[in-house]
Amino acid sequence: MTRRLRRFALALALGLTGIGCSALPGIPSGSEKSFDARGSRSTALESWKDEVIYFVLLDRFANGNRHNDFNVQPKNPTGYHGGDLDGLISKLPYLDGLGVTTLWISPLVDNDDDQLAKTGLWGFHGYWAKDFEKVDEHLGDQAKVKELLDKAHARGMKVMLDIVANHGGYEYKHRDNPRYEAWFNAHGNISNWEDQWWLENGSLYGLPDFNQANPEVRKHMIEVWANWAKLGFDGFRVDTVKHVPKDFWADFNTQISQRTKSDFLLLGEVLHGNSGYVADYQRSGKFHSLFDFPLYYTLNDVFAKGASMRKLGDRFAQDAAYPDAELLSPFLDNHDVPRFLSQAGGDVSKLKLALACVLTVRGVPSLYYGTEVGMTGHQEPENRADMAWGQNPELTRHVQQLLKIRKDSVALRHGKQLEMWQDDEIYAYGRLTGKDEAMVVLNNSDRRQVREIPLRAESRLQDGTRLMDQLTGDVTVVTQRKIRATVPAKGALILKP
Ligand code: ABC
Repeated sequence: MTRRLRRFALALALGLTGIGCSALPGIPSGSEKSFDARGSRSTALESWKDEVIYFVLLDRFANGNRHNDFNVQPKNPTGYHGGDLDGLISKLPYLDGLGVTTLWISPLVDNDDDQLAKTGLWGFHGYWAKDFEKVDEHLGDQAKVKELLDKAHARGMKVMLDIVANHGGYEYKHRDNPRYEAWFNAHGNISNWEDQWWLENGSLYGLPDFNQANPEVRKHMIEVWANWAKLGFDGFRVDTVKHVPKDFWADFNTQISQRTKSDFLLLGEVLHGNSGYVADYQRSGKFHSLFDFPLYYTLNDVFAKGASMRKLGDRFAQDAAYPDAELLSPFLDNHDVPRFLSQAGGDVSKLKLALACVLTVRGVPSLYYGTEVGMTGHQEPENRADMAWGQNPELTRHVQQLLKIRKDSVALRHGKQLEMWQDDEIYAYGRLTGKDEAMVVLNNSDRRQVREIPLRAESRLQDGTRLMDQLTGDVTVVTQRKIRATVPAKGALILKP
């Protein structure tokens, strides 16, 4: 059975237990096929353009098993809160119903336990590995990981694991063992954040920094993570990429790709605002995909802070820097940065507009848990609070609607993105495949705006074609190879023939 058929059968069998919606989530809209913008034969990774990633910080999402609540302190913002794999498994119907298709889960490995005494912080986020080869006792065990993978896969959902190769945790098991001294760099903390040598050889916030030039370290990292991949993961979210030399990544990514299925995705975190800087990790570092941090900064400037929409045009013009900008992952926020809604002063209309953008531009979008219920939080740990289930059903329906629109349009997932209009208030783009088209018009102003927007020369639309806004059902007709777009304040049109 194909993945789509499987989802269809499952959706029927389950009676769609997800959040309330009129349309059936997970049901195919027609006989859509994956193909790239040039109409050539799909490669395995192209199918990732069908995905929407949802990041689950496991400890903060859902507590499904009280027996593993060791040292749980729900009122301590930097303590463990009890979320676990059982909790995530119990929420799969919700996530499937929301319309996200890939889960990115925070690191699963055994984490530091003793940080409360030392720093007042606990490794609830998973990035402070004590032992890379064990599952953290707060989350479950290997059988539970397998259960998550099986149950997600049965719904046609993918699962990506968050992995770290830059450092161990403060209590990493080999840290003070003389036998392993050569595994670590010993230069102290990164002292110059503008200097690549320091980024790669210094320690990040005091975490024991691996020396990837040591062949033993290299081998260990590749073995450990290849073994995790074997459990059945569909990809890795790779942490701290800019803190490790590119030649290590080229080797690591090549070897992991050789040992995994052809569409196993390697998606790196390069926390940097410059497109050229980030792009080189796709080129020389051989990452298939990277989080689109440069676009993240632009989306925040424009939609949260009200900067000119022309900044979007400037940003997308930088796509040429990447070997493949269409596989980048655009996003509005994550666990390291302020939640978008806080940046936007709590204005949900700004978030809705930004979501309409991030879910219709090129790439494989990522959503941070809780965005769909309007969670806020300026900095950690407030931006990592417990999932606020059901807090804003209207916003959740908006996200669900956008995800359904994306799913029902080959153009929005696979189409080449072509700019159609830019001024300070309006930005418009088409998404075109050989056979399908969609157009998006975004209004960042506080007033209704009207524009006559010419079609691109590449468009096959004829005069007289009726275009329906997928958000409201309103229709506009192509006239003299132009569309007349009337866009509400802080609103979006998503037009399809
Ligand atoms: C926390 C606190 C620290 C505290 C420490 C003990 O605990 O934030 O202040 O001292 C994990 C935890 C964190 C924890 C860290 C360190 O570990 O989640 O709570 O910090 O113990 C990844 C993960 C992240 C994870 C780690 C470590 C890495 O997503 O959750 O953190 O496994 C840097 C890294 C980036 C990393 C991030 C936390 O730190 O590059 O990989 N994320 C500048 C720097 C960036 C830097 C960023 C934030 O600040 O250039 O390298 O990220 O510190 C733009 C520029 C950017 C610039 C931004 C601010 O402005 O283009 O370069 O980023 O314009």
